[in-house]
Amino acid sequence: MNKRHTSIHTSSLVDNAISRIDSVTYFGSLKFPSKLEKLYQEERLKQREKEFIVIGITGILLYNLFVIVDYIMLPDIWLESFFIRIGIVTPLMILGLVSQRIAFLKEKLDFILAILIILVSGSIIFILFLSSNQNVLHYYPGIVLVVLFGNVVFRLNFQYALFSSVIVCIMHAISSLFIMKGHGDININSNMIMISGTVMSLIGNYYLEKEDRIKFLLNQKLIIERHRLQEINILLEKRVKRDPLTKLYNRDFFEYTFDKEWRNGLRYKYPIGVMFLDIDDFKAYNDNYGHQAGDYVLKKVSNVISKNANRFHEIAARYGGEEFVLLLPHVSLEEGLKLAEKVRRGVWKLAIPHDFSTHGVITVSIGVCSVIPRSNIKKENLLLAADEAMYHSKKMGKNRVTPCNMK
Ligand code: GH3
Ligand code: MG
Ligand code: MG
Repeated sequence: MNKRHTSIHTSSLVDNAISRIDSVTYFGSLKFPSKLEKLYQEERLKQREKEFIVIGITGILLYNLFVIVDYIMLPDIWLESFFIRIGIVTPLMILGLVSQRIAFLKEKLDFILAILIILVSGSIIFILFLSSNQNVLHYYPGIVLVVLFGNVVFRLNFQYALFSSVIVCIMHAISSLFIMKGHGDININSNMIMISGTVMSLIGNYYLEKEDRIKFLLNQKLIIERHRLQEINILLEKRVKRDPLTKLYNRDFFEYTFDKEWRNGLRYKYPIGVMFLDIDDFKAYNDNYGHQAGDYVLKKVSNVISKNANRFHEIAARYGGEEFVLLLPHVSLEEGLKLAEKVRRGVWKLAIPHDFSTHGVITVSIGVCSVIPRSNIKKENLLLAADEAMYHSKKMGKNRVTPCNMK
């Protein structure tokens, strides 16, 4: 499939996704069609890679800072807490961070993070289980912070956020029945904080993901539009500069370049050569062989011209119906004549039969001029002189080259 087709295909995919995601107003699935979803996840991971390390390290530090809180609030088990946090859970968290350097684990980022959220919450519950200190009651609702971290700071994919949140809430609810035995009032408060914190962060998580997906879609649309514009620009540039039949430059582009070169020649004192070229007896060819055959001849003659005017700065243009002009900066009259002779011979050697012409085959008449621009001559005079020289070739029997004596 070529690029153009891909962009059109992706464009309609993006348009559909935009209208669909815009209409999702209330906890509908945010997933894109599979091809787009894959692209979205790839982009998201690329973006995440940068923030992942910073967020991960912050999480590890915050989690371990609680050793100090354990030391103050739960002195009976602070050593066990130290061991569990630093010795078991932290290495696992670091492994989670490192897993992002491994290609196939990279795609499982959300799953790995969800497991880490559950593991960290579990480790805290376990630490609190070990303690017989009354402060455990105050400590307990703090587990909600872990869920907030996953849902709002890490911004897990909504489905993983939901998955880890539900598991942690259940773990909290069940374990609190044991840990807070005899403190039903505090237990209700703790569960309420846990559940409301979780629900709030899940709502936030959902809308963050929705915004992120809309941003992605708009960005994709921008990329596609830019690609389309580039294609249009290339096409426009061709149309503006080129003659559609012969693919040579058109008259407008010749005039524009001629003007530029003339001014440069005036400034830097280098010669500007011009060659005027007209197909001989072309009306008779058209009248007798048909317009299509005439077009074919125009293309063949153009090929010969463009093959000979292939140096940097040289411009071969279709000036009118069967008239061509070559702009030859830095070319003297002698060099121009040699080139004109090559073109004349090249066309003659094509040997395109033309029974109604002077020479029996398609030929061209050429006029060549070259001058170092001066302020007292107009560039139009150079063109005129080349045109007159060309007519002189016609008068002298066609299929020839005439130099002009412009001083
Ligand atoms: P001369 O040898 O004096 O140049 O005579 P000529 O017949 O070549 O010149 P004239 O100006 O009388 O005729 C030019 C012809 O070129 C007229 C027209 O039919 C033909 N022509 C102009 N543009 C096109 C084109 O795009 N395609 C074709 N097939 N013919 C064209
Ligand atoms: Mg002609
Ligand atoms: Mg003509």
